[in-house]
Amino acid sequence: MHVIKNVNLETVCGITSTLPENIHPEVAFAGKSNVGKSSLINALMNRKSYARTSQQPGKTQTINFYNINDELYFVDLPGYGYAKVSTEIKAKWGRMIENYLQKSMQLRLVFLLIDIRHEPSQNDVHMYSWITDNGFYPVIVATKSDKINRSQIQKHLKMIKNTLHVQEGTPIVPFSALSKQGRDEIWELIETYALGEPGEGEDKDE
Ligand SMILES: Nc1nc2c(ncn2[C@@H]2O[C@H](COP(=O)(O)OP(=O)(O)OP(=O)(O)O)[C@@H](O)[C@H]2O)c(=O)[nH]1
Ligand SMILES: [Mg+2]
Repeated sequence: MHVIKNVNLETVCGITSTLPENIHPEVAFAGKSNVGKSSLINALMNRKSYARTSQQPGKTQTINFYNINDELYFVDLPGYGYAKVSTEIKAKWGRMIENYLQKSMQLRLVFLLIDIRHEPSQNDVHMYSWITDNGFYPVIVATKSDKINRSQIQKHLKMIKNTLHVQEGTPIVPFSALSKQGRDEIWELIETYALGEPGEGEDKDE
């Protein structure tokens, strides 16, 4: 686990906002509404509820930039695919996400979150191609791993990989915000691919 000295929700971008010109590397979290993006960000920041989470899907309707230790940013992207918003709003969120992927100068790594229980949707497949088409390194996080039996995890990971047609070598990490399964591995990926450090788990435990 990376040592967290301070976290700050520094920039919140709506549909018409200009993206910030950050000087530190950015790591983005994408995935459908309610998949657990804000919960993962809280777990990585070691905070209970700094990033807002809810029972109510569609909560994060902005792009939120969390400054971590003045060292890097976590970028919480709006969740897509929430059935109850209009087609027009869905299209706007899509454009926001795509615009961010195309324009960010500091984006190093994109986590695509998929609920471990379900087969990825068409939206998830599109998101995966947006990530790779824009030249980013994708990591799949299979969220809510506490909701299935441990013996079923490998089978579900395989199903997710197959449906997304992931490229050879794409990491896929089962994660639970409850048990924190996968948290250290995700931090190691961030250290290696966004911070350029060898992620050998050399940091002190909390
Ligand atoms: N059991 C379990 N529940 C989780 C986990 N991660 C998230 N949840 C729950 O799922 C719901 C949605 O989590 P969020 O983190 O708000 O999801 P989100 O992707 O940020 O959602 P939007 O902001 O709407 O796009 C909340 O009720 C969380 O408590 C997990 O690992 N295990
Ligand atoms: Mg959220």
